[in-house]
Amino acid sequence: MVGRVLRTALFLVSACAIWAIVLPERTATAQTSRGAAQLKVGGAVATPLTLSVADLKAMPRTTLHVENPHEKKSEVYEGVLLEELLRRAGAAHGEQIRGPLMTTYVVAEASDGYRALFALAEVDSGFMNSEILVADTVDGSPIDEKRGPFRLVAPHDKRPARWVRMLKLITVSSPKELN
Ligand SMILES: Nc1nc2c(c(=O)[nH]1)N[C@H]1C(S)=C(S)[C@@H](COP(=O)(O)O)O[C@H]1N2
Ligand SMILES: [Mo]
Repeated sequence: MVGRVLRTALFLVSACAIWAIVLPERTATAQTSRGAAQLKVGGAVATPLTLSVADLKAMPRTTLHVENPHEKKSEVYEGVLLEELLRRAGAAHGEQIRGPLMTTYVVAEASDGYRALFALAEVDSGFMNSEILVADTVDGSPIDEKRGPFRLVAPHDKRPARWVRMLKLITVSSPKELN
């Protein structure tokens, strides 16, 4: 009887010890991949950017309270406005967006190859209040790997089809066919 209790106790202690070793390792791996994640802003911009989660944390932050049109629940996203990132990359903004720049567009691409397009004017708060956000937290937590670590949120779209999950690349272009 005593032997059985002892054996059970020993088993429990060793099981805990294994988890004490494995768990921090798993957490560290998750943090490493999140820390290494990069978002690139390029194409027709003066200063292409490569940004980490930490870089976004150091920029002016915006909080959005949204009704996720798909899941029909309210969510709070936090991150940096897409227009802020484009401005830092040297893209035209405000009154500069006129003439030929009215056909300039921004493509957001994810690591699964999914893409969505916005007109440059549409992203600019001098033109309209689209509040398009590059989010890195949802409801106060980092966005999980199926959706993050970066996710685009276009809160005024009626469907979330442009809420690009796993966002990795933002490219500014102009349609060649119009030159
Ligand atoms: N990377 C990526 N982002 C994506 C998609 C996708 O297939 N891949 N689907 C879009 C569509 S059509 C919808 S409805 C929403 C679903 O987002 P949810 O999983 O948060 O509901 O993600 C959008 N973003
Ligand atoms: Mo969708």
